[in-house]
Amino acid sequence: MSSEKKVRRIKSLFDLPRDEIFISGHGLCAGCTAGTIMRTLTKVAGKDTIIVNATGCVEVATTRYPYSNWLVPWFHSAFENTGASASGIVAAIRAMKKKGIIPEDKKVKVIAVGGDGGTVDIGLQSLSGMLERGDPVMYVLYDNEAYMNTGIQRSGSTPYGAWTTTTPAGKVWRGEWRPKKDIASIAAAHGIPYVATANPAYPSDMANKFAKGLEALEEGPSFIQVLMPCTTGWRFDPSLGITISRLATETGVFPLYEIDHGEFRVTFPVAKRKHVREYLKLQGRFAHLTDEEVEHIQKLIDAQVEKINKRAGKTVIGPLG
Ligand SMILES: Cc1ncc(C[n+]2csc(CCOP(=O)(O)OP(=O)(O)O)c2C)c(N)n1
Ligand code: SF4
Ligand SMILES: [Mg+2]
Repeated sequence: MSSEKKVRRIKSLFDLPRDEIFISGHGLCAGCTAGTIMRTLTKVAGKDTIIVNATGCVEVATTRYPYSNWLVPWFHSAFENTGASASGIVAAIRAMKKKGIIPEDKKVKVIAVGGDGGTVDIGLQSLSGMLERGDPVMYVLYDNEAYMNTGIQRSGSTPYGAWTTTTPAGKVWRGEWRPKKDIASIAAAHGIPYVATANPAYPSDMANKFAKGLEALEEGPSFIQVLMPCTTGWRFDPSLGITISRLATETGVFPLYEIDHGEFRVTFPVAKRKHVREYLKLQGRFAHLTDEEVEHIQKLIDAQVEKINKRAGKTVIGPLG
């Protein structure tokens, strides 16, 4: 059953509650898009929520002892066991209901939050176990495409051509030489009820995906991969986070789609794609690339778009305009 029918659509951010659950005063860099994502996520989820947070920028910058920016229960987990920690919390809630400690009909949403390093690399086995068991947890990956908190090391999610401190750019090395791992497809391969990609430049689309992912918990786990431009690691002016995020979708670099009970749907069709150059040129991590290298990346994106259109069964992301 598609969750489309059950979830009330969020048309604009005005449809979200005014109450803040992820509050100000955090230590994220100025212009970090993680704050926008967490604020929207918690507004959609509401008060009866438990956050399980892997180590990373979001965790470190929002829970500086003795302060916290979360007005809901929040649990720190290591990289390796975020999925298992979330599963344990679900089991504890079940046991507490059985013992009558909390009412049987009380709905508690368990949300795991992890960066790309903690999700696509180090915590992958734990995430896979959680998805395989069918535990009702929504896993939100904020994907800033490197291990940012420890100084911009590459992860399996770092895109081709990007400079990081462990994929330097010089005469021999030209930045990352491996393709970005397709974690959304890996999650979907577990046959879970709901998988989506999201982008903070499209906040109502992102909010609806959070809402659908939470609704899906009645049947099993959900997984949302949110692109998260990082001013420090991607090397752009702090005012440009949302512009760059939007360009990622407009160029076909980060298509927005959902897989709802196996049904694939692009949620933001692009009639005419912008050249990938428009996306790359605003970011210092790609500043070393020659015109030929940019054209090579364009070809990789063209191939990715072709795959998406094939999956959708029609042209949902158009040619270069
Ligand atoms: C097993 C393990 N290795 C290394 C670290 C050190 N460490 C803390 S945060 C971090 C980077 C996390 O990267 P990511 O998950 O992408 O989140 P981001 O910092 O980018 O938000 C690392 C390597 C750790 N905490 N645990
Ligand atoms: S390093 Fe990047 S992800 Fe971390 S707080 Fe700064 S902008 Fe955000
Ligand atoms: Mg990261």
